[in-house]
Amino acid sequence: MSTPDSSSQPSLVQQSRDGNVLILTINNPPVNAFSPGVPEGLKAGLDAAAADDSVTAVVIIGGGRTFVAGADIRTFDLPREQSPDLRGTIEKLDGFTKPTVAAIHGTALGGGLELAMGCTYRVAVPGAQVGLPEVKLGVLPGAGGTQRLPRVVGAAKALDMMLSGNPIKATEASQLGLIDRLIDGDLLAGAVEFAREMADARPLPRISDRSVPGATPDVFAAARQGIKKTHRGQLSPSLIVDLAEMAATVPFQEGWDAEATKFMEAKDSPQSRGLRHIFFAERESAKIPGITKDTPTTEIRSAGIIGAGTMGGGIAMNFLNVGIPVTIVETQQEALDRGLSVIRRNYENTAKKGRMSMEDVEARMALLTPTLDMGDLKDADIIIEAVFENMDVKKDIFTRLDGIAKPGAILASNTSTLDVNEIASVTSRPESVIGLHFFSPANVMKLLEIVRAEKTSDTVLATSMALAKRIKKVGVVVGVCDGFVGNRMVHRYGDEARQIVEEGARPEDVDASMNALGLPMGPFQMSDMAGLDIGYAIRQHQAKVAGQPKPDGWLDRIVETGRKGQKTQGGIYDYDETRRPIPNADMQKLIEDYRAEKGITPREITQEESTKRLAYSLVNEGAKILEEGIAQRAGDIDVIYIYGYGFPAYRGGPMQYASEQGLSSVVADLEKYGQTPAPLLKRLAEEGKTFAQYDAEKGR
Ligand code: T1G
Repeated sequence: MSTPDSSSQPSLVQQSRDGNVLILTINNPPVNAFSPGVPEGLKAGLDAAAADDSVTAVVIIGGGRTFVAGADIRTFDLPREQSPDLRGTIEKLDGFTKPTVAAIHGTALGGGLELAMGCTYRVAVPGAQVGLPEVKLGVLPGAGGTQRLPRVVGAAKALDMMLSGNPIKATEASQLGLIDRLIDGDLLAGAVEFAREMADARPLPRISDRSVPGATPDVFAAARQGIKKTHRGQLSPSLIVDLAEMAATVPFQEGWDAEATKFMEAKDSPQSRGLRHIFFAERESAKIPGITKDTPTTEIRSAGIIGAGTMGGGIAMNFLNVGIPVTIVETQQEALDRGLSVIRRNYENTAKKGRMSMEDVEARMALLTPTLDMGDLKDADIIIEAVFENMDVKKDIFTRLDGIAKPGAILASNTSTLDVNEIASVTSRPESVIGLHFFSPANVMKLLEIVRAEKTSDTVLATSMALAKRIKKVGVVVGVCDGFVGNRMVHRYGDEARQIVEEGARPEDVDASMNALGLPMGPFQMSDMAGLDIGYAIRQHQAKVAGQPKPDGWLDRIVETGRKGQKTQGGIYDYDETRRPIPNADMQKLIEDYRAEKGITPREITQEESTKRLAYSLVNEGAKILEEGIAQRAGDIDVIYIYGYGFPAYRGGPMQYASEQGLSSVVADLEKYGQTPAPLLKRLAEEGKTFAQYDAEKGR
């Protein structure tokens, strides 16, 4: 992705007149980001307005689908002299002697809202959205947002908007006084009319002249307390609270200047680099070589789901949530009834929290057709199998589906590790077969691994990617191998975690070493939650396939005691009513006896060693996955591991995290702790490159 600079940019702002109103239209598709060329154009327009006595007011509007979506994130690392001068533009607006009106449609986000707040007035269409999402990029509103927003909407609401990063609708913004008038119909005409009405109003109202409503000390204290939970380990939230407090306690100019300094501090942090990396990586992961917007797709008007268990029910909800009718199949009435009651209960729980009405619940349930007859799937546009993770069972189902599904229907398996090529091979239409690996709980987790089998057609792939977006998933295309990308990495990670305990660490210390990195759950907390028997079965299966002896590790022995994790009220840990993991002395003794039996003398393992061994085991497996072409990009692996496994987004994902540490030091630590670095990882380390550079060089 090229980074623009201001040297050769044409003006991206067109000037036009409507009587005595000068109109400045920003044309920088697709989202009118504040790129080089935009500030120059706006400043030129303001100079023209100042110099022309016939101009009594200025309207600033976005061309295309939106106002300004913010600063151009790609320019953050440009030298200051090449960075678009958003602050200078806003200062010019703040001191302008004629009224300026920001006319907002689509979104005014970040620098876009800051630009609008630098204007005298703001008008918007009711459906527009305004917000300051900078915290999601590891930065903070750096062009006056921390100083102006509190002055308009009050301290508490401003903190909520800046710390959540979530936009609000123009209708709410209007009630808050952030929008001066809602325009129904033609936004430009309404904005010009408003500008004419206000042309002679003096003094010009400047937000920077106001004070901050509701700025009591406890508001800031509460915000500081809140971010300890919501933004654990992150830098920019605390800077935002400090700046919002300055808005209430020091003169505007002092706060404005402090904001610039703190913005640079946040921008230059690894956390911001990580969050900006994932912002673009998530969008890049939707791009597949050979698949373009012209690739034919099929319309998904109905779905069939085989299996009404935890996964099948969760998958069904994704379709019901966006109005796609679902026929759901089970083999036993009791299982079908149970599945439907779980779906209904999930919706009713959401309704109890006020996030859905009971009418919504009934509307969704009305789209759900239960059946015991797989033949009822004959008209479905897509059929997703979500049954027991056994190849023979899946082959039987796809054989039957081949005789039932209509021509052109997509036949998808929700398998989490099995060979989709082998599943496709039992059908007469392998081009219609794909893997859609949802993550549990499927109605919550955003990640969807889209497993492209050898014969999957471009149409089926493109349709699946479009469907992922439609059901609000982050779809990432992966290739066929045992575990695809995420589970393959997590299996290696689990091996390393068990090894660390075998060598002398306690499970709770290993988990703590990943909590310290920012993961909400360490490997053993995650295993206990997923069910120890799942990993146990996979290890047994893999050993059997490899012709190796039955695994007999310390964790296998725990499973063989009947402790399978949270589902049996205990696994590696015990659990209290809040599901807090509590170390179990008997399990610790089982581990110690295991070491003694194997002749292992336990040694002290530091948190640093544990964190590095675990994090780098992910990175090393990721590098192998890249080399084998199972993942297209290192960025795709980061997206998968953040959205599917809880890797902290502010670290940018495992591959970005490794690049931040320096791949040479990663290779050295892998070798120090007995892991063999993947050839690609060694090569990049020797070349002094990052994974992001690897992706860029491959043009992916
Ligand atoms: N800068 C650069 N590129 C951007 C961009 C931005 N701000 N926003 C979007 N793009 C690109 C995106 O990468 C994609 O590119 C294309 O536009 C369409 O985006 C000083 C410092 C506006 C809600 O955080 O939330 O202002 O893949 O697929 O789904 O205080 O884009 O086509 O090559 O997301 O319709 C604050 C980020 C910046 C808003 C539209 N602003 N953008 O969603 O399209 S920091 C943001 C969005 C800032 C100031 C601070 C969304 C959207 P490509 P898209 P969409």
